[in-house]
Amino acid sequence: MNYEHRVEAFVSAQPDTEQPAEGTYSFAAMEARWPAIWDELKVFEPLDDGSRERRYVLDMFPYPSGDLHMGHAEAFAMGDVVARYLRQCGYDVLHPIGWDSFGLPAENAAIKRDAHPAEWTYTNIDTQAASFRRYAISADWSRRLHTSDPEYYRWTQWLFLRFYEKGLAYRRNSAVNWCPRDQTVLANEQVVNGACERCGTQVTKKNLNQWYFRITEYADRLLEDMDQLHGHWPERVLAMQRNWIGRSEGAHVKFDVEASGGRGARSVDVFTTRPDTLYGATFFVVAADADLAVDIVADEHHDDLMAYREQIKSLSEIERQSTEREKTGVFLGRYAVNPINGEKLPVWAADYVLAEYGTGAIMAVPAHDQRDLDFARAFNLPVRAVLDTGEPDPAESGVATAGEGTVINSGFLEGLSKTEAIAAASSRLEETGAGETTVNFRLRDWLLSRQRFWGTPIPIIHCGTCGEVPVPDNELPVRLPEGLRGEALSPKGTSPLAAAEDWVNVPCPKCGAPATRDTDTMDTFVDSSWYFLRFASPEFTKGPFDIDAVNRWLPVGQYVGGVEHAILHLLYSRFFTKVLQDLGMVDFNEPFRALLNQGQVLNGGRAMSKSLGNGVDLTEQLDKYGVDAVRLTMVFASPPEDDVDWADVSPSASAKFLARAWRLGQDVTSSTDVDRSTGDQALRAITHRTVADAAELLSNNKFNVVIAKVMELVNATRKAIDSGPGGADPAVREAVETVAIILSLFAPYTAEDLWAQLGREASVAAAGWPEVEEELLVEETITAIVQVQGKVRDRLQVPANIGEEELRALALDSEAVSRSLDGRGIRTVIVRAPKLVNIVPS
Ligand code: ANZ
Ligand code: ZN
Repeated sequence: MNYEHRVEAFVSAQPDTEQPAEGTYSFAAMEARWPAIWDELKVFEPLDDGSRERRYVLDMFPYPSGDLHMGHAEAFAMGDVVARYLRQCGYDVLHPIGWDSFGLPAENAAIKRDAHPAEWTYTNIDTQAASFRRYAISADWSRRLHTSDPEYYRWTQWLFLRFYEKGLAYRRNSAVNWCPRDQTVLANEQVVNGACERCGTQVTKKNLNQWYFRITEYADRLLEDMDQLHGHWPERVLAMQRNWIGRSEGAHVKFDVEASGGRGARSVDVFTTRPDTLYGATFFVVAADADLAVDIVADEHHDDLMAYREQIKSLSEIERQSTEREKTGVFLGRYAVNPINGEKLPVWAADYVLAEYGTGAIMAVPAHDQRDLDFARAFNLPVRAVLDTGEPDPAESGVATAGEGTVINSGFLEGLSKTEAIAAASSRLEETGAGETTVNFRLRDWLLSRQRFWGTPIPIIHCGTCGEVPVPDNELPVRLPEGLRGEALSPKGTSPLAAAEDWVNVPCPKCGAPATRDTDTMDTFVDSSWYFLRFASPEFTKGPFDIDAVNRWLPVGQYVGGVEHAILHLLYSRFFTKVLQDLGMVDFNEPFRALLNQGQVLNGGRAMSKSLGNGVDLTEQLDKYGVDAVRLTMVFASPPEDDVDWADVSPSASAKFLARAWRLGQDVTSSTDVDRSTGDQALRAITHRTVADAAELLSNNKFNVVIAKVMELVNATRKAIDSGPGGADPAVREAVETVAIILSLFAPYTAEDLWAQLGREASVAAAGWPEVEEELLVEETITAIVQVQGKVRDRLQVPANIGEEELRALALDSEAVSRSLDGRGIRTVIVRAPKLVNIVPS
């Protein structure tokens, strides 16, 4: 049943027996009333005095692209459930909010409107902040930060300089990904299927002097420390990080390339993960775009190579490595000698070998590597199987075999298993000096410089004599130059900052000679790699953060955000944390203890988009149904990780349910200090069971099921009022207070108003999670009938809410059943929990 049917069924199954209400449920009135009171009570500011255990709940901070949208509404509703629940449990909760406010969209908008990026940015932030307040995020507004504030980016620069001093930030010339439309370089991570992640333009290569962070130095630790995250982060995110880091064990093997074609002899290393296949190498390939190819090509093939390089220039790494594409390449007129058997292999250049991975050269083993096999077939090169895997011969089938097997056609490796042969070949290579075992990573250093305006300026000055000179700490921040706006920011291939001559030309801090500032700005991922630390002490002026405050609050206990950040932001933040640990600034090595990826909000099965015209405006929804109904709908629609399809949900049904819950408050006539234990025991049992189940479900992020449980409790309470012990019963008060407390996680306005109706003081957000009386949890049982071939053979006392699996197991376990089966097998078991099991013997 989809959401709409579920809620409608729930609402319509309950005849609206309530008398016309005294006051009526008005979300607008509640939204007008409560925020000021919450502010005054400072309910959401942590005490930070050590009187309670601390918990840090963080939503990935938003980019101020306009007003909040449906995606924000979902993500922040989820994060708020966690923060509000922990607060109810008595923790001191840090739940801050800020903005990731540097970045290209602001700059593009400024160019279009002849404005300054700051105007667009801060206007949008104000709009979003107002919407967040209305949306009743339980955030500590006193900690708000924006990465584009000089008070923030001063410390981004300061951190950059600490990385620089450790050799972890460096500049080098290389061929980089270049987006011709945005006129800026892109990190590998920002190239998606060969196109710019932002604007979709085909990315090209350009030779530029760029700044990098040496994240590769942390590759091993980024991998190993993931052990701590298992069970707390989604496995698919961990898998994506692992693939991105791409650790592979193998060997470097030295091949001698013989002199010929006007070139002298030299040696070239290859990287292989399969030294067991050395006897199966039938040719040798170097990356066509690597300098190595030009260095070794025989004179008479030089022109062919150059023409080929021109042809492959604009291809992305992914296209180059795709097994789908037809293989291309050129023969280089040289031969490489296989060190294991002295065989001469023709040397080719091709685009499927990448210049930037391993050594940029490979030994090709077509029988056991599909790309090599495709290449061999395209150019009629020999194929020799060296591992018998029991599969058809690759030379005939066209399918390379990669599994386990026994080594064949391989001299001293003959007869060994794959693993044994890898070890034996590796030690032979080491003995003869022809190779050594090694580890390779797919991860590349992080290219962090951008030729755009709206970012953190890189705090380096270039001096003709002294070279790169860091801006002294006491001169930070290096502020963005003033006076640049509109057209002056448009992309020209160099940074717009270069046009601000007064800003660029400065004396060298070391020798005083005329020098120039670096005109690049940092990738905004640098800003967001440490903001979670700043939140511990956002006003701190003596450093990026107060070390004690950070060590009190962090690591973040629960991080909430979209899976689109599975690689970049999370990897970079993990890297920063490890560097800061090495700098002695934090005493932990992983920033986010647990991660929750919420799904997307769709409409009609597709992501909302302008071009599809299926966008849903959040403000309209809020105006129509109220904040609480929208929040409740978001959370109730599905488990948090799943997508929510706005076409399948019913905020109006949510609103009806909330009104119904709220009206319970009008029928409670007992006083606030009534002894709840004297109330109706049947209702009490339901209330306490709800609290116990909700706690269990909340700790497993099953927020949607908690809402279903509250609906049932509302139901039972209404019945108790109308046709049971009545509104004066203390158990009714207990039930309705419980409804208010649990609802405070999802529908803060309704819950607060309900609480007030009950004569309790604000805020329900600080009421405390209800205590469960264990004696009340004894389960209701029911008699289940077990039949064999339609005849009743046993009766079982089972919990009324038993699941199919458990009931099936109990039935099959029955003595009476095995007696009546009398050795016969079982064809099928029909289970109708909780009442009936029918076993059909074979
Ligand atoms: C011989 C061989 C035989 C290989 C075989 C594989 C299977 P991973 O696991 O991703 O690290 N390789 C090495 N450098 C390369 C480059 N720059 N561009 C493209 N391919 C490259 O992959 C390592 C394997 O990928 C290496 O092991 C090499 O091919 C290839 F049956 O060597 B192998
Ligand atoms: Zn100097």
